[in-house]
Amino acid sequence: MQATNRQTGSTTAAVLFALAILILVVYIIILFASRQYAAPAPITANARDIDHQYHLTLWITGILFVAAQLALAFAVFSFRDRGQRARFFAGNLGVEIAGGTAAIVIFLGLGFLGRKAWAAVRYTGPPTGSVQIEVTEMQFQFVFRYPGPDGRFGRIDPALISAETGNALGIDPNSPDGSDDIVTSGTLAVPVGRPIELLLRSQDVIHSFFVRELRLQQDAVPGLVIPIHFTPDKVGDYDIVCTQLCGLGHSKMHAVLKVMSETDYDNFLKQQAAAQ
Ligand SMILES: [Cu+2]
Repeated sequence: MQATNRQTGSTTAAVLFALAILILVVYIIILFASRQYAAPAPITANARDIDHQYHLTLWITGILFVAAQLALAFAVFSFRDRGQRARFFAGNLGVEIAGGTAAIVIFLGLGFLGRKAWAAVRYTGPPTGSVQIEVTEMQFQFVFRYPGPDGRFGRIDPALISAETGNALGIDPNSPDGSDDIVTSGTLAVPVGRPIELLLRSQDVIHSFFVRELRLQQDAVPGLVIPIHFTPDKVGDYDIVCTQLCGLGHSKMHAVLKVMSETDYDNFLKQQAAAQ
């Protein structure tokens, strides 16, 4: 048995394996280049920064991936068993240190570069004059509250939450700021070109607020009010989904972000106020 191996070597296996690696690499390149799973176009400056960072990371890691796979295919083929005696390599400390250092520099460098786009919405408050809207998530819907003409949200009391009376948020009817609050569900209307600050809340379990075009995803946690902000610059309808597996109805938890002109926004608020 050993004598047969000595004669034929591992050429067939080495060629097939190297070929399989090449096919895999070409397939993955085509998959990414065809952009058939590309994200929808971003609608904020911050989302474009995040895309820029994402593409930079993808290019660098993609080039490294292709180079590493091609090196593997080359090694498998060129160091195949030709019947020669195996040789032992002790390794090369210099190469290992250089490789390790390069990996650390690339990882930390990309993390440092990406920090700016990520922190811009999380560690910096919204610009003054932002439109404040409260987003309350619950099994399994999104409820939005606008502060109304006075610009202030009315008091909320969990004891007043009642599906029968339609008071889904538990707004205190005696609270002076609450009488003009506008509550909608299913549609989050915002004016285009203005900074929007959302105050995320949850009534039951951990939910999440995610809009692909904003490149913004944030959990809503019971007991916390978590602010996020963005400035949309393109009119249109965009899906809002919950990205935390929050229960049986999770897959149906959905709303629409409607970015509209200032006039349409004012009309929307008037209509909703009349319907309250
Ligand atoms: Cu949810």
